[in-house]
Amino acid sequence: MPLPRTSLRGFLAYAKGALRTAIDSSQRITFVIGNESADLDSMTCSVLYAYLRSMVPPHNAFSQLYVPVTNIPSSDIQMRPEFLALFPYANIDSSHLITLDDLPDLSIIQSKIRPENTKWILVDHNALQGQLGKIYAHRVGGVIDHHEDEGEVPQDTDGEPRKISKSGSCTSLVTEYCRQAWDLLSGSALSPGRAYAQGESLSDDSTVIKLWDAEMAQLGLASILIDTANLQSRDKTTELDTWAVEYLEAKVMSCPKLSAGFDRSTFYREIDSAKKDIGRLKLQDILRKDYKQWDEGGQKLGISSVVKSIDFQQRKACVEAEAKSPNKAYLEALENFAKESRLDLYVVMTTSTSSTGDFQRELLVWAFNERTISAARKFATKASEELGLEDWHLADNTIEEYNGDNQWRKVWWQRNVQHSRKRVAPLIREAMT
Ligand SMILES: [Mn+2]
Repeated sequence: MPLPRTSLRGFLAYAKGALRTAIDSSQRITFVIGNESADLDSMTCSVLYAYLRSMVPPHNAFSQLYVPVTNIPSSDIQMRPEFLALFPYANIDSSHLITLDDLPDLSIIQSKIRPENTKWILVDHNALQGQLGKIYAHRVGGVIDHHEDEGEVPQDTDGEPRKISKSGSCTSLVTEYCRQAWDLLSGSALSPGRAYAQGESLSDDSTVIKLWDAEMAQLGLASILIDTANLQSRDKTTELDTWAVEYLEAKVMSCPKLSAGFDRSTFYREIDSAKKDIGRLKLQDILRKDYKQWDEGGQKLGISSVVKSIDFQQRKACVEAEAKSPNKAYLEALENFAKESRLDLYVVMTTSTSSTGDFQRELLVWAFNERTISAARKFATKASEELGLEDWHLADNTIEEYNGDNQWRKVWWQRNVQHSRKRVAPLIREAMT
């Protein structure tokens, strides 16, 4: 039985409650979960997919409800100002998102949610990492992703997608996959038995449906626009992204309540500047905000992706530590982060805009033992040309290459700026094996 059509707000509230009931009474649950960095793309992919599939399920759905999980504790939502800027457009707030806090504690989750009662659909990643992965990886039964295929999801996903292909935003792939379901929903009336309030009639249904569609469409649009720089990034934008933006924008524009006030570029600028507005976050939170971690042959790799330059982070570290040397304060902060996460290899990738307006990337690699030192050096040699690595320094600021007490550290400009963590992470992981 499909779920009756409702708003995103109504759906998330319902799903949260139904999840609790399902856990308490050992019912089957289908989770739709994004990656551990929990960026905008991961969040909107899981929400869009779960919403549309719950209302237009495949004939052999594992459970009636698809529950979208944002792969972070609820408190971490506050570290994502772009989420907070976007929520009003979808008529929801932080409390509506379903996060790790809505699942039983990871140390006891296995006894509360038995693996055989679950099915996991991965969006915006294709290997379930961390503690959840240890327990539930063998229950993954579908994927839509735009990262390199790690070969972990079975080929036969029976009724659910196994779609891994290139696109600027994974949300474009989800939009494409769910298009028929969505069009079906947009075209059908609300549930036939629905009781109408006084003064309300059947014709009001279409106004309501258009508003709900537009709210969902804005949610999806935000991710695609952020991931493709408003379709202006030549390296990232694919034809599918352009199609998806047109498709979603049309849904916004056919909603009389929202169309007049909607301008795509203004919308993009608002979400984008919110994303970069991380000045009031602590440096440790900035490093944690867009962070991914892997276990590679018993060695732990962590990569932070930061939307501010190293120079900015150094000044921030200096102020926070009330220190004299920005450089020293920064390195101490990085070392603390790496120690707390028990990393053997820590990488920081930055994006920023130069004083002349150019998009630029920096790459910092810090190895903490013999094995990762040799892996890091191997990576630096092998990937140098592809990534366009160039020794880093500013006019009055350098971080010297460091080699001593079982550590190695180096910083570069990454001149081939088209390569994000999506490419850099596989290169480093390859060097670690
Ligand atoms: Mn993505």
